[in-house]
Amino acid sequence: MSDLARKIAEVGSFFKIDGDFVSGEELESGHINTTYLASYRTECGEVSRYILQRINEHVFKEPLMVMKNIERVTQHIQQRVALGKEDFSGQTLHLYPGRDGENCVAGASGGIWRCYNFIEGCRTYDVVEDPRQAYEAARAFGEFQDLVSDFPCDQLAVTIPGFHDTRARYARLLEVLRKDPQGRVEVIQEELGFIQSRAEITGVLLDHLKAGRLAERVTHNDTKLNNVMICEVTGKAVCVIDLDTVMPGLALYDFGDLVRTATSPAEEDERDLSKVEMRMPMFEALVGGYLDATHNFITPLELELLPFSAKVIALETGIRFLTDFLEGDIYFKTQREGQNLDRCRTQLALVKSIEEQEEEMNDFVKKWGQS
Ligand code: ADP
Ligand code: GN1
Ligand code: MG
Repeated sequence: MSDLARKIAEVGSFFKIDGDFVSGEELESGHINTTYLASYRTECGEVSRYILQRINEHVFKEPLMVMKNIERVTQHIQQRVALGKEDFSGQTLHLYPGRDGENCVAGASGGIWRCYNFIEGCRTYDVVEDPRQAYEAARAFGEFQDLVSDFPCDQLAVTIPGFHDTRARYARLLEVLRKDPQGRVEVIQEELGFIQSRAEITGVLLDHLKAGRLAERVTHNDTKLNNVMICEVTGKAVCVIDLDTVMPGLALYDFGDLVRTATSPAEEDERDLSKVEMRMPMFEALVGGYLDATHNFITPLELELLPFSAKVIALETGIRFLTDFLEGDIYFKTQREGQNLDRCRTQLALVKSIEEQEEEMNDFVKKWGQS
């Protein structure tokens, strides 16, 4: 057995998992947690698979609060599904408890670990393949918002304060810029100029919220395309994953992040920026999927701001990648030098592409409002 497999088997032994450990491997697609896939053979010879995940404690300062949120939300969704609300295909995300019944365990060599069911027959995508997939992803996140729409916001802890406070993210960038801990300011002047000239849009959604024009809801807050499991056979979205950031937020954050991750044909760290583009057919499919699931509760102002939310979330994510580049890549996992700067550049290219098509995007959404 390799050292990695031995480590995974050890972590798995803390949880109430039936059967004998067969194999384990690391899944690399997220930027935050350490994720392992572990397989076990049960007494009757069947192989069952599980996700073992170490919570990133640099990002989540209160992992037990994160776990409580996830426990509450997954249980709520299971109840709604059990009460007859249609689920995509019978698979919902749930936690396997530790040997003493707790929702997570402390690892022998540190860290907080949790165990989820592995969503079978599915895969995630980093880059969207076609409008149908965009539709499915947006429907899944919209359906998620619908499933938690009756869950009281005040029962969820705010695990990362100001997570989508774009204005505060911008202020933080300026603060890190002044300190320039890695001596990297010289190389980011162009990106900085681009962001500074759009500073006024960072507060728009927050001002609507403060004025009571937008309502806070239970939202996912990390609706990347690769946080939804898509069935390998039917292409249908089966289950939304990565529930670490589920907390009170704006529906628009979730829609905006979908446009950011499910309209461009380029990878998030693509260096050839000519490949980065917000494509209208994908956007239209996202609007369709999202509204099919949320039309019962989405307000006219939310509808109107869907295109704007895409621009502001792409800008916010660009700001976050740039801040992390300046700080020395301490937040997002990186595999190579300069990757966070490349990620920032794709986000800013996306902002530009959205700006070029904003009128068309607004017209499309307006038509939905009239139909
Ligand atoms: P991160 O916060 O690091 O993004 P995720 O929870 O998104 O972590 O997990 C990383 C990857 O692991 C996902 O993109 C997905 O491919 C896979 N994964 C996570 N949870 C599951 C699950 N329950 N079933 C199947 N695959 C999963
Ligand atoms: C992170 O965990 P992951 O890879 O799904 C990040 C998101 C960013 C995204 C950028 C908790 O998402 O907020 O938008 O990277 N998650 C957290 O790709 O910060
Ligand atoms: Mg993820």
